[in-house]
Amino acid sequence: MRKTILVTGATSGFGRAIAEIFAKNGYDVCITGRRAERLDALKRELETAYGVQVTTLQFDVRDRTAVVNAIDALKQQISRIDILVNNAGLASGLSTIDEGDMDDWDVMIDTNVKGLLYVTRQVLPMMKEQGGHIFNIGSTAGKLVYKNGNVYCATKFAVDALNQSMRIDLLPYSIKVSGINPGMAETEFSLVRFKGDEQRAESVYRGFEPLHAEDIANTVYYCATLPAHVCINDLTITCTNQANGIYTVKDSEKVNTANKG
Ligand code: NDP
Ligand code: 8X3
Repeated sequence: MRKTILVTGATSGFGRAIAEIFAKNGYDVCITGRRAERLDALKRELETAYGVQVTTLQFDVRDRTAVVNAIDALKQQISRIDILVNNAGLASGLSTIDEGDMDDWDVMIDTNVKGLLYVTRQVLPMMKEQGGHIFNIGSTAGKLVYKNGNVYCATKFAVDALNQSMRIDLLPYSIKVSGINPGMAETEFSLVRFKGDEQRAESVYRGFEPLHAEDIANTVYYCATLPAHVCINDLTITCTNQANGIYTVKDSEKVNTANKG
């Protein structure tokens, strides 16, 4: 029997790449996001390329009723989920706490923390019987705070805490829980954070090679295909020019020529 993975936020970036690598390796895939046309296009692409079943679920993870309804509807079609990737998330704005926009704060907390909780709570009944694997996409921002990162960092620290808690709570069910904490990766993340300002978004990654979405997808796939008795609990992954959420060097600042792109 083919295994099934559910990936939240699969219309872009990490989520899209994760959906693709699992489809390529024969998994049926459930993809979620708010942008229906992107979900439909990805479904067509993956089904055509890999011959797997792709189910689309369009909902906003912040909307608790929508999450419940979407997963309830899924249960009519699919009885089990083997892997859940809690990936949907975002940063909105970058400013000091005294100048922060409270709407931005709500969006980040509601998406990155409450959305992750709603989806997990709904999916778990489809996983508890046979066991499974949950991936929570955290961040280097959830390991070390950086200037102006305040609320985004707080949401990713919360993801780190939930990752640890879930692992304890779900031990009796043979459900692995893995926190994947990427550093800077060029997806739509900065475009969203800076509200469509392409120049500002592009400048974040200027002068060095950031992570690619596929790097994270490959990492998740590796963790998901380890033997049943092995669980990667927590993994931080950055590009070679980044040490942590604060320290990054440009290629021009390097003293040798290694990895200069
Ligand atoms: P993208 O902006 O490329 O993708 C974000 C995905 O999340 C989209 O598919 C988007 O779908 C979905 N999403 C956002 N808000 C909602 C919502 N309210 N309801 C449903 N889906 C939503 O960014 P990334 O791929 O980079 O980000 C994925 C995750 O990785 C996030 O949790 C982010 O915090 C984290 N991360 C990113 C890093 C980076 O540097 N890029 C580094 C570390 C962590 P749609 O808009 O269609 O709803
Ligand atoms: C995304 C990485 O450094 O932009 O979580 O916060 S960073």
